[in-house]
Amino acid sequence: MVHARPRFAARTRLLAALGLVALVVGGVETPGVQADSAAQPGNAFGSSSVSTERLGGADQYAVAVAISQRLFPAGGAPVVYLAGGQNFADALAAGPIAAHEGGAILYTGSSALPDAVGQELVRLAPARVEVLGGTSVIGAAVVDQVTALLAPATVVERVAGADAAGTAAALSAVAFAPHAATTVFVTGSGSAQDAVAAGPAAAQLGGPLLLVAPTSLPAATAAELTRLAPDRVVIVGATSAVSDAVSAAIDAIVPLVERVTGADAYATAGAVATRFFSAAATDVIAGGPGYANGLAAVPLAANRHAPILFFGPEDMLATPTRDWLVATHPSRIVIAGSVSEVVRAQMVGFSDGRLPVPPATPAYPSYDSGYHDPGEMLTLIRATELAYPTLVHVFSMGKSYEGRDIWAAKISDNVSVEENEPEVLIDTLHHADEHLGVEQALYMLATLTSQYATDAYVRRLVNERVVWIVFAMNPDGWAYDLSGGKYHFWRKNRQPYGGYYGTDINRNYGYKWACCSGSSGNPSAYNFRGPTVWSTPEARLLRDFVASRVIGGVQLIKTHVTLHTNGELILYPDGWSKATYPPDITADDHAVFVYMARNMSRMNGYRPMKSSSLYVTDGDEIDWLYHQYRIFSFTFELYPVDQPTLTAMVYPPYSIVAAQTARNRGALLYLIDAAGCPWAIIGKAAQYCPTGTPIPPPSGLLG
Ligand code: 0X9
Ligand code: CA
Ligand code: ZN
Repeated sequence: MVHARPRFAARTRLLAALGLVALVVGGVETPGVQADSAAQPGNAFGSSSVSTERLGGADQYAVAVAISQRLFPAGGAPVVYLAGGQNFADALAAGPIAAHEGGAILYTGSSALPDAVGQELVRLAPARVEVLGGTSVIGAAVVDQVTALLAPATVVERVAGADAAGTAAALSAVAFAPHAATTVFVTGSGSAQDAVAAGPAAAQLGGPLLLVAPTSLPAATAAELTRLAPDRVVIVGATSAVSDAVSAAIDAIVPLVERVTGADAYATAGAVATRFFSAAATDVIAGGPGYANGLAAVPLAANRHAPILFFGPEDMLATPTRDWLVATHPSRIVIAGSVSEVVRAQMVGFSDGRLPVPPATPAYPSYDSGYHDPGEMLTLIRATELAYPTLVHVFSMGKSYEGRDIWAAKISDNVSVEENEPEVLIDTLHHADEHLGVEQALYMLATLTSQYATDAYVRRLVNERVVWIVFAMNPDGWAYDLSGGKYHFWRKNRQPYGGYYGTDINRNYGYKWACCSGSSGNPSAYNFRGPTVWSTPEARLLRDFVASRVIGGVQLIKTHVTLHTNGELILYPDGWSKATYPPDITADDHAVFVYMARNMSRMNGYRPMKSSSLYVTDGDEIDWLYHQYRIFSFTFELYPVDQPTLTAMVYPPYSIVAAQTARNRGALLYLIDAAGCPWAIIGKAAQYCPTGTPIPPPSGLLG
């Protein structure tokens, strides 16, 4: 329960002594408004042991309102702390104070109070509103708005020190008598995530949070520590936020100083959780990448005796947060802020054990850590399956030469059922250093699942097709390419032969293998074809998987793309023959290839060409898929085109990934669509697809 503490009679005097401004409010009585809470408690993804509750909202203002509604379902908060929604340095210490006083934290704009926040204030009908920071953070007009909304007796007062540390000290001075707190927390005033992580722990131990500069102990903080005279100070954060010199200065005032920190803000939050909450924790509050949501969540976390952890940016749950969930398996997770379904699935799945922690794999260098390493890739595809169990089935195609799984997913509605729908195969990373292909495959998995409910085109394709994605054909080469924390420009697999490592998997397929100088017989060559056709386990697994899609004598896979880098090209068979009109492809099929490539190139801006026009290959995948099964099979050479350095060409920075994968959305959806009847594009659907009901390609592209 939240319990309000009786107010000090001496408060006004104290405030005056600290130079704070107290405003006594006049205003009209406003009837209470019962706002709908965004909270939707309940079990997530069929978990039998973990529930999630999202306190969501369009922005930080709405999130704070949702949290407040959850904390005070019947209204009636004794005090509300109003923080600047853009600049809340002055509010960093408010969490433990609000918890101590049994109040809520809301955000406001600097010049206007958002309507939803005003309504929540009215609903809470507090006796007191503490406006945190000076007029540059929260202007006088906002104070006037608040005053006008609330009952005449409401105290609306501003708490503002000379800086954030001063405001924190002032808040502490109001709430805590000397010796009232045995433990005080300290974080850097510029380290908001540390302050959010420290907040629930400070509240749990009944102490305030004070702020310091990285290399100096502000006078206001020192004075407040002296006045409080606690037994212990817990510093939360790295020495870059609170230096050892500052720690020593605190140590001169307080008997005991300890530091809780981790490699980054995520790990620091995990360390705080482990240090102060692991004993009986069944709840966790998770905040987003920013700290605005987390700050408002501190009073709720304190109320639940739960720590706050950060779920992290983008689609991967931060590793320290994952580790904490795995170690403590909480039964309830409150998520403050908006989060994707796959991250929510990771939180639930790691908590209830349905998502295994992936085996240790080499990681990308820190500057490219946004790329998904093999372990992250596996977690992401498994979490996507957990989030969309009727649409996604994850499986291993088999083991690589060195025994790694080659992970794949089936994507379709009724995914557990053979529905005899046209099928599409997407594969990536035949070549170990072509990392963008993995990101492109993950992008397609995310597109086909997260947009199923909202995008009619995606929904139709998922309903009427089966999409198979093989996320990394060459896991051994990939692991080698990432080994030792640097890149190795490694292309082939890691199968030894003739004193050298590696066969080019894309020269090892069984159509015209070794026919035409489009590969090398030298095991040291970058394009070594292998000692015999199908000598690589990886190509054999692809072969056997595709063979398994022959059902009732019919190959269900109709279109295919293998994702490579680089050059921004769309390539189609043949690779082995220089002939413009290849002798072993029918005229109609050649026309289908040309028109499909042209259509896709109009959507992604890549250059379409017959693959032999780039250079001759023999034993490559697409020649085999076409000639064995008449699959309309393409190679995409993804971003970039020529770059000044080899590194820029082969290993583009993560910053390009979002745009360069989104760039292929239309072309790849078109490829999936075209599987309905590839010949429709040359107007011969009736001739080639008589029994089906082929779906025409998007209009206006043929020509
Ligand atoms: O050489 C390959 O296997 C592919 N290019 S890459 O730069 N990613 O290595 C191209 C294969 C397409 N076939 C032909 N160009 N013949
Ligand atoms: Ca289906
Ligand atoms: Zn390649």
